[in-house]
Amino acid sequence: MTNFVLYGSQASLFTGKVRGYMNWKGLTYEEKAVDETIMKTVILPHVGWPVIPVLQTPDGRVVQDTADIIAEIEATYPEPSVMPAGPVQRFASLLMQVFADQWLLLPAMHYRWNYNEDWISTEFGRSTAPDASATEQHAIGKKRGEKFRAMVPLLGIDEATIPGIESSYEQFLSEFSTHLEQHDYVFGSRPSFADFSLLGPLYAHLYRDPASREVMERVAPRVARWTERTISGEDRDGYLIGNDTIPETLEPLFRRHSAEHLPVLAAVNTLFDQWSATASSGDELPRSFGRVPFTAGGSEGQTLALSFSLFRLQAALDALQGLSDSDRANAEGFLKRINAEELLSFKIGKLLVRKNCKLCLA
Ligand SMILES: N[C@@H](CCC(=O)N[C@@H](CS)C(=O)NCC(=O)O)C(=O)O
Repeated sequence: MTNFVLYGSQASLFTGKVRGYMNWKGLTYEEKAVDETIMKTVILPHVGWPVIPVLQTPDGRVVQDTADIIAEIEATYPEPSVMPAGPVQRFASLLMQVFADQWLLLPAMHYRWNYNEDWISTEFGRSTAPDASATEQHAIGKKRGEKFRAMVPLLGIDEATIPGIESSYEQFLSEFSTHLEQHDYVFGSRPSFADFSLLGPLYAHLYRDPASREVMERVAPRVARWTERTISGEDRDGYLIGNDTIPETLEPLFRRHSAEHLPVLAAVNTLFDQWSATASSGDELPRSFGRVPFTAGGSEGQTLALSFSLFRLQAALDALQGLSDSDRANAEGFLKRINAEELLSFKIGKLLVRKNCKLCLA
């Protein structure tokens, strides 16, 4: 039916998000692992910097960023819609994306690099140099993984914070598992945008990396089964809960996000205000504005003030601000229950846009 090409990797967090989604949409596509040739001939010329996943559409356009890739496909193949019908559910889905993309990154990076380093090095080497020996693959992969490994201390994953990051992640797993006792997916009996968002961190790093999978199977085997169903794109024909209802069993997950990530986002926003005071329209944002304090599972540390996290938040805030009065009352009740009322007045001082696959001031 189609000939999309997805350039990505089995080991990549954000490729998993798109792969599960494309499988569920029932699209035929070819997934190509990114080697040096593809990097030089497709990714760098079209995207401008080394990042995956990248989608090539049947008419030859190249799209980067998982949210844009999903939006591109939804525009061409609207049914079944990945977004729930309810406007507050849609807002909650975008908030879940902030949590999944930007905050579950911490446990994902921790478990990968502190428990699976040798395995993932060989895995990186296997995809770059499939014909090399295991020892060579390990050496090649170790080099390729250096830039990701280097993120671990910058994200604030260290001796002082690891106990809290692990405790928070295990509690998250239990909370999600409790939800899955009632519902097969986030909003009902078929997956939607929030599931594919969660799939990013939960698939490659926290399910597929072997030492991480042991944790998931021990603490929340139900989440492991959800991961398997979601990556393979099962349950195309199920239902999503009606009446714009957000299941109560999701609230503990959102409350965790409110407690741990919202203070980080507020601190990033303050640094963004300072940076943007002297910046001009069209200027590219730095990837981070330095570091800001965080607390996870009772441990305190400093994490990167990622500029992209504000862009993901901006999408959720746009959905919140676009609600009708009656929907807004429903959203206010939800935000109160998840301790996130501050989102009602949260202002990102200047509009963020992506230009040529880079984050810029509008
Ligand atoms: N916001 C991007 C993030 C993509 C991303 O961070 N991809 C990782 C691999 S999973 C990567 O290639 N990172 C390279 C880098 O950040 O320099 C998306 O949603 O597509």
